[in-house]
Amino acid sequence: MSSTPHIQAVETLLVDVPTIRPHRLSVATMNHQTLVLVRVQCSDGIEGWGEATTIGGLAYGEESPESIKANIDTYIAPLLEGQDAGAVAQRLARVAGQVQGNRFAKCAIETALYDAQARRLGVPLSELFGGRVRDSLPIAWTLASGDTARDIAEAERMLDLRRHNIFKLKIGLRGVREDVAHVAAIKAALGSRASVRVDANQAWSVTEALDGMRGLADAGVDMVEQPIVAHDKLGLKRLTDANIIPIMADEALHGPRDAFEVAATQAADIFAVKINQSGGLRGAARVAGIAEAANIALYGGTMLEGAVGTMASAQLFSTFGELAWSTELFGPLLLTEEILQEPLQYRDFALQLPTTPGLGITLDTARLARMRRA
Ligand code: MUC
Ligand code: MG
Repeated sequence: MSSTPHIQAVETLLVDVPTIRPHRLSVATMNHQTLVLVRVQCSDGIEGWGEATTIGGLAYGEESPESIKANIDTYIAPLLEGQDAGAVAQRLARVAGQVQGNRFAKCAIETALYDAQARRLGVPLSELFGGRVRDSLPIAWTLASGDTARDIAEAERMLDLRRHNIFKLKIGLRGVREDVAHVAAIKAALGSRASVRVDANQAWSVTEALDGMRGLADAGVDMVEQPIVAHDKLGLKRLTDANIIPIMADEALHGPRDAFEVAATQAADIFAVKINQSGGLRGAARVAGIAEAANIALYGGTMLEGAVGTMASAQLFSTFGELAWSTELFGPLLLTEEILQEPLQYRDFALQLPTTPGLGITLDTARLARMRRA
């Protein structure tokens, strides 16, 4: 007797991977990233993978890798196991009805369910989100060693490798003037060969931001990301209205409701769309749709995911009609360990999208079994 495939098991793995160098943000210095990987196994033999990440434990978001795993294992997995695997929207509606918040955990689950369903249907994941308008995505690199000379050398290497010609500089740990001098030196060294942007990760007050924005605009910087605290949307609007340099909202966007508020008041020029921040792929697609309706430009953001979350993001971003500020899906390149059988393809300043079903990647499960936390 045939029956619809059902979800047999939902498993979560914590995998700690060292970074290639300390990654210094205003909120945390990362020496490793913790990948929360979710594997959904179905009765038809198909499995799907998803991933959640955050940055610096609880420094960036209100979910930690450990809370994500605990909440999936304890509360979300039991809502899914034994249920129809093909009715993904119904599975997610049940989770949404029973679980408040937990955007990152929900993102990992949603990704795994859609990966399995796309594999089942024999199509790339992007087909479930309307289909691709591009087969590769330009990728920015983040310079965050904290040292000006080291950052310039790193940028030169990336240009030589033809891997990145867009650089995002992490600032906010030093004084505003010192940060502006650091950024201006890097922009002067790279000139018109690269686009230079900055991300203060909420470090500035509104007055510091206005001061910093003037110096950065004079230095030839192209945009400033989330200069002030996430909840201050009126402050963000003041900075955008000042019209000194394009302003991008990042931490201000915890999904479609925030996106609507920022869009309705035209409080930003650009949205950093992130699948984890948006509570999943569908949430991120809605954030992008709201931006599009409000004539706000798009940037494909990262939570420094490993290969699974990076490819999930890439599959979705490939469907966006407009992606004026490119993407920053470099997460796997910041990590010292490969978890795929075939690494993601970065070349010609872009990430190449696979055409195979689902996420289009194959995990090295033997390696993961050795690397996962006991
Ligand atoms: C962020 O705030 O944008 C993205 C790139 C990076 O280096 O950090 C992340 C987080
Ligand atoms: Mg940011």
